[in-house]
Amino acid sequence: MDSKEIVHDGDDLYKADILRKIDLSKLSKVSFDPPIEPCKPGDSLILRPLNRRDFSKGFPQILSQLTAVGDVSQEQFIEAFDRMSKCIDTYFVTVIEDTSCGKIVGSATLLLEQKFIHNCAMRGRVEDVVVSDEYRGRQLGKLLLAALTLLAKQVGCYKLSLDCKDNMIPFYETFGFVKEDGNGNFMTIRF
Ligand code: 16G
Repeated sequence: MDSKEIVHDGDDLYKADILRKIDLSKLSKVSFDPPIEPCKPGDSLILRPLNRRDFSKGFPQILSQLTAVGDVSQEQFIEAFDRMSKCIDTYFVTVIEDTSCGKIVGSATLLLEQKFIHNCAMRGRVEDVVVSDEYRGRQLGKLLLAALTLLAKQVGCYKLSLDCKDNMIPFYETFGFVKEDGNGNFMTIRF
């Protein structure tokens, strides 16, 4: 992997180095055609941790393609970012930037939950996966999910789960996500 392709920045949510260790060939169920890599997602694109300065790069706008974001100010973004960054090795919000226009074009989060069960293991959750409409069809959602799945494995999660809209089930099934027999229920209270 070309180390120059992954940007280091003190304002990153987590250390970008961890993305270097990701080897997509370890995901037996998923292949990329044409081949892409975390260090080379495509022309002028970079995969990297969320950065404290990404508010102005269209991060909230990208999330609004997934669900309601609300009128989040830069101050609110920074407060939320700083809260996440204080939780060491917990929030792996990972973005794709198109450096030709300085815009975030995709994002996905790996959230690590420390457990007492399973010998104090970690459980991973995939959250807020979104790729800009204009960048669909470039395998970027697949790349984000592949990277986060391998990251979850690398940090020793005993399981990785997500909830998604019905139409996204076939996409997540290609990675091996299943509704477990007798344990496939996702329940919600909305406040
Ligand atoms: C999807 C997302 C979830 C996100 C939710 C927002 C994935 C895998 N799932 O289910 O992370 O939080 O949508 O929808 O990205 P809501 O606004 O209805 O909670």
